[in-house]
Amino acid sequence: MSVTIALAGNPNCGKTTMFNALTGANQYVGNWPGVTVEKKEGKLKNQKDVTVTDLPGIYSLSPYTLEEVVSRDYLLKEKPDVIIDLVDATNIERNLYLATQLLEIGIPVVIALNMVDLLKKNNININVKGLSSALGCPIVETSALKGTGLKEVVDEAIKCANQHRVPSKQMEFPKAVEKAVNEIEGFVPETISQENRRWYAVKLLERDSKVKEGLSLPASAQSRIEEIASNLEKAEDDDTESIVTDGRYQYIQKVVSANVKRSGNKMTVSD
Ligand code: BGO
Repeated sequence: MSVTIALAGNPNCGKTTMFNALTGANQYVGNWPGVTVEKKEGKLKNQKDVTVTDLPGIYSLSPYTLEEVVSRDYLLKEKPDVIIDLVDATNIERNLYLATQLLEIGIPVVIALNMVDLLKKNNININVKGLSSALGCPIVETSALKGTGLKEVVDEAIKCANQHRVPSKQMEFPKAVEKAVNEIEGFVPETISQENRRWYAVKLLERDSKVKEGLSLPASAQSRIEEIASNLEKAEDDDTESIVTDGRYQYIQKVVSANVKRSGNKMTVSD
């Protein structure tokens, strides 16, 4: 059975290195439709029925940069069978910000915890099993530079794709945000599959203009969603986008402090 894998991650997480190692000479470079953002696709070495699409390096799935829009349109419309999300293990909080969003869009995700060859030197110890169970997705330790863990991460990705194994849990926002997201989820049209609804609800709460346009909701739903968003803003004295961002970072902080230990002179999460 053919499988499509999307490689996602922050800039500098090692995506190009991994893409080259996985596909070798079997690459085609072009542009994403309608924009001058480079699109790289390739076939897995020795497994020509597996296509790997290299998404642009991004920090978020917000609608503000071409790279983010290209990535999320691809993920939501083309629906690859599985995402390999590269997380730079030496910069885990920032990288998990994108991961929390990828884990919401209803596609199986495998995290490649990359740059693990640098952990010892940086006095970082990661409880990979604990992190995996907290996030609800498989995590494979990799070093794209040294070529370790690559077969394992691809095998895991193919397994998740074939079983359509979507993340086993969703991150929880603070109570008031959860309540707003849950209510808005009820307004997401039936045409959006169950697995995608939460992502759309969060985006509607954030007043994401592209998502709002794309869904063409009835006026009554739009005004109720606006009411939910502005009530939350009044209660929290902040805009919904910042509230959602803070919620993600609070969650990440909790997960990281339980599963990542730093020692020596390096900065710790609480510094
Ligand atoms: C330079 N381990 C280590 N140690 N380094 C890695 C790993 C890994 O697992 N994976 C990637 N790198 P990209 P994006 C560089 O280029 O693939 C390194 O943006 C340098 N270059 O080698 O480009 C990789 O596509 C001079 O490092 O990332 C690269 O996601 C000095 O991470 C960098 C030091 O990888 C970014 C590093 C001239």
